[in-house]
Amino acid sequence: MKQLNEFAVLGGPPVFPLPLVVGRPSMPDRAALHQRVDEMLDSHQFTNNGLLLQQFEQELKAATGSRHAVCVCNGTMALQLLAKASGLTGEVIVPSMTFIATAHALEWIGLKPVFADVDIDTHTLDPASVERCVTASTSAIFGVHLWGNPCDVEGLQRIAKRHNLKLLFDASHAFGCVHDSVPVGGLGDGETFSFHATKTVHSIEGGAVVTNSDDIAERCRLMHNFGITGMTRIESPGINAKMSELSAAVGLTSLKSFDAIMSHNQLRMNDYRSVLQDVPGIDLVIPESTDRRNSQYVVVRVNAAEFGISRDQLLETMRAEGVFARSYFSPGCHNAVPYRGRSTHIPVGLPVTDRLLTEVMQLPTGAAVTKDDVKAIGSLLTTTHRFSRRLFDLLTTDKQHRHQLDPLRDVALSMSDAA
Ligand code: T4K
Repeated sequence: MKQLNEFAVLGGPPVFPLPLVVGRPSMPDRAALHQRVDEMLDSHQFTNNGLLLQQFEQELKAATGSRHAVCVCNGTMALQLLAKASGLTGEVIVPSMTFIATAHALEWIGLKPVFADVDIDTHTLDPASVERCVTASTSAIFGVHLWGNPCDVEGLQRIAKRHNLKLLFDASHAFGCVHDSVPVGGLGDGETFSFHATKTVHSIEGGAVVTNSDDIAERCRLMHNFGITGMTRIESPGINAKMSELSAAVGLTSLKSFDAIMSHNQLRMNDYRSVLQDVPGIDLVIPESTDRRNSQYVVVRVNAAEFGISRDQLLETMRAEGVFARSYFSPGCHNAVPYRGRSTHIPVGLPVTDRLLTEVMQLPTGAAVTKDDVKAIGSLLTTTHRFSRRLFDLLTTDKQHRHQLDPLRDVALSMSDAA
């Protein structure tokens, strides 16, 4: 157990000399990957709907139980293709509590992202807030299954039906998750995945549109290859959003390890649950569900009043110790350019989003994180809480002063704090 003067933020040695991060890519099975890359080289087909891509799409369909999977070069492009293929116009209701790509992807193709508030427990779109955002220009609701928590699909479906809107989902965080026995990928009119290197299943860079709609799938397929059919026939405007064979090789190999990665993440989630239960003011965000979750993100809420220091002070303290926790997606899309301060993008209050954005924090997990690492993080949080009164004072004074502390005085203070 550290004493106050041993905290790395005050000049002591870090708990983790080799930092632990959120998002360390999982390693595909090298031998299997090498074999696929050799197949690709032997085939001379490096992109444009090669065999590896076709196989990856088949396996994605099987994994999600969906009729169609169209692989693309990244998750942002998947959002744009799905929006275009669904014929969206005007305003699209999205959460602000998401990675900026959700909003920017729409803005970039001339749609207007309109931010609705989220639910305090699931961090996904709150249907009541969504309802208040609907105008005559709204064409769709684009929910985000944040941290792998599926949206309130039924609540959003009712609004979509009432106002004749498309219902789409950004499922970048939710590969392998299930909602009311329906695998993510088969919800709403269409969903998108990101296979970025930091995701549970990844193709280094990549993404996919997954849908049960034959029309949407056909349009995505056409548009992701310049609108070309056959050798030369151009049937629509399009772009180059294709996934390469190399990415498909990584994606296929990563997909094979998905069950093992998810099991590992679930064990780490249980370890966190156990070490955090006695830390006041740190609450693990895991909404009740009997459905499968991928446990890709370990998300906690920091109650500053109970814990003793704020989320941001805790982040600073932990990073000094080599625990590179994150504060995704603070300060929120609605506070980013070009949306900030514009009532057309922010027609309703976002009190839950604003609160969560100051409280949530993501802790390291994934293949590189062991049970002992989680124990050490739990112990660090317990000690930080124990000395939080002194840490708060020190972290709110000029940083320069921290390294000039009299060690003997600090030992005395830490002993009195711990007593
Ligand atoms: N919608 C949502 C809800 C999303 O979360 C995202 C992407 C998208 C849409 C768009 O999908 P893409 O177009 O990106 O496919 C990451 C990713 O860049 C981004 O894909 C992801 N969401 C977002 C949540 O997180 P950062 O800022 O965390 O990445 P970075 O570079 O800080 O990496 C995290 C940690 O992982 C670092 O400490 C270093 C480590 N790392 C990272 C990479 C890439 C490695 O060790 N090796 C690596 O190759 O953004």
